Amino acid sequence: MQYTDSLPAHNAENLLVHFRRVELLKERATEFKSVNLNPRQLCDLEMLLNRAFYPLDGYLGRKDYESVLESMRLSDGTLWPLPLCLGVSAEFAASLTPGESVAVRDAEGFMLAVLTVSEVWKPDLAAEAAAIRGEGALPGPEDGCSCGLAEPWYIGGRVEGVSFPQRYDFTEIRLTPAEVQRSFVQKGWRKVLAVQAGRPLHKADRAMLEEIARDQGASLLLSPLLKPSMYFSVSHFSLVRSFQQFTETFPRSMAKLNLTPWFERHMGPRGALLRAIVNKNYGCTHMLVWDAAKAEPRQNALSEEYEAHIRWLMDHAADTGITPVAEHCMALDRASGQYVRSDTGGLCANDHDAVVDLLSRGEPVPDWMSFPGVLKELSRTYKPRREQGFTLFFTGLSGAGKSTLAKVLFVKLLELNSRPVSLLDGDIVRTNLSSELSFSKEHRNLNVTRIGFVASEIVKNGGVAICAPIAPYAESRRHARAAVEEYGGFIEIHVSTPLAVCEQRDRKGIYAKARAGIIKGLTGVDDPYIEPENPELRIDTSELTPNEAAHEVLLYLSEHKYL
Ligand code: PPS
Repeated sequence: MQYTDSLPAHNAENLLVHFRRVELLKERATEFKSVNLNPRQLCDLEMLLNRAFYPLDGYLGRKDYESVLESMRLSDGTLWPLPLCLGVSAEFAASLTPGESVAVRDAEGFMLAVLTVSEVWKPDLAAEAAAIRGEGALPGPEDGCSCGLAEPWYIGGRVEGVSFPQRYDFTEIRLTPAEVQRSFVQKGWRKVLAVQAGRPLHKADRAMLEEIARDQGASLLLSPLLKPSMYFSVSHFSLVRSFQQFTETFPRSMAKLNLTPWFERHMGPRGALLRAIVNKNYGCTHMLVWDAAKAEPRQNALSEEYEAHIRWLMDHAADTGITPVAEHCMALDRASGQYVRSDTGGLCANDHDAVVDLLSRGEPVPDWMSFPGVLKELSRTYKPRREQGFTLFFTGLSGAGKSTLAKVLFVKLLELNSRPVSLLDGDIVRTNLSSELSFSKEHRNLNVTRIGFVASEIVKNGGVAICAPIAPYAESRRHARAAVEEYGGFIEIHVSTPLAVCEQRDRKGIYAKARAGIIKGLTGVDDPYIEPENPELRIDTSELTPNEAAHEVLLYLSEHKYL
């Protein structure tokens, strides 16, 4: 539908239009086509609407897109390092005509903006990836449009904001760039260092930030790097709350916390430049640049790559308005219990992994590592293992002994009564969860991914999931692990009983049928089984009784403090 009133000028602070126009747009929107945004696209739209992406007032048109890829500048010469277009499906793109209005909605269908389409085109994603990340780079899901579509088409055009995306968490610290900048003016902060981190911060970080702030004469704007896909996960809330506690350790006159809808695209130097522009738009003057490639722990000397990265940001500082600041290496002075800057090759502190490790083992975290408030928040998420749920994931050939072992452990763990226990045996799952699936590679992977999802829900709620599928492929085992490990332990047990023994047992007569050609695609006979490379345990049941094999698993669980 064509809707060609002249577009009103946007006010300086955001792209939301006057409520009278909102009323008009909502009325007309019934005739507009709609696009529903995914979580990443929602972040990008919010950054457009709140003007964190100033000076953009919409999605890039083709000319600007090409100019950005070629020279990192919009066609008017303004520095802009990454494409920002709205990615849609080919089918939707084919239905559009330039000049048309499109309702841009969140996943629930709530209208957030109206986009006046200026152009629609199919991008060359390989060329885009090469321009952004260097020759030979393959297009990834985080490329330009952040739309997660394999073959997106791009739309460019100006945006009229109807509403900011609805966020319900931590609303008091979700300020817009203009609000943040105004608060700096009120506080009399002339120099502000932007600090973003995707992990909780501890005492070594605090000591470093204090020192940098003192060196630069700057105050701090702290922001956790949030993952849009984890918006509803425990880690999202835990990270923000740990930042709240960390911020409290500074005097109010020195540090401020804000949540930005920025998500990290991992786009190397160009991504870092966009971050600098965004930080400038929030009113900052400096930006902390973490050493992404840092080996942990590392020697003091900065790597050449990191130095080059800082130099690159420095070379563009006149354009971005942001001075990059490199990490300092901090080392613990055991005598005073304080972190001090180390220029002499001491090992750099990285407390977070060590803190999580101690919390997970239920051991006390020494005072010099972190702050009581931060630890209190983290200890709710990183519970000692004996309070966490876990998954026992048996994988192996049919007849290897997975089900027997799973059943013995099911009973033994129920007897111990430490947690609720659920058994997701291959057959149970095939009957109740995956009855429509075949034994093709795709369906086996789907089956195992579903098992991983159910196991993760069980583990999230503190239970034990015992899974016993064949799970012949590494990719879906990896998915299952990733889903579970967000909430608790994942113990992969390769039941490595040799094929000859499984075949000799042949309890279900399935091998005989496969050899006779009655069934096709039996794992181990004429279908592959990819052995796990690093399972937590490997058990060959041709050498052990079920009780002995179960005992091995119980030993592992107590050694690793799950029991
Ligand atoms: S998978 O690959 O993980 O999805 O398999 P799974 O869900 O564990 O199902 C395995 C059980 O299905 C029976 N069965 C087959 N297995 C392998 N390949 C083929 N073609 C096949 N057809 C049927 C088999 O009896 C498996 O049971 P278990 O208990 O493992 O012996």
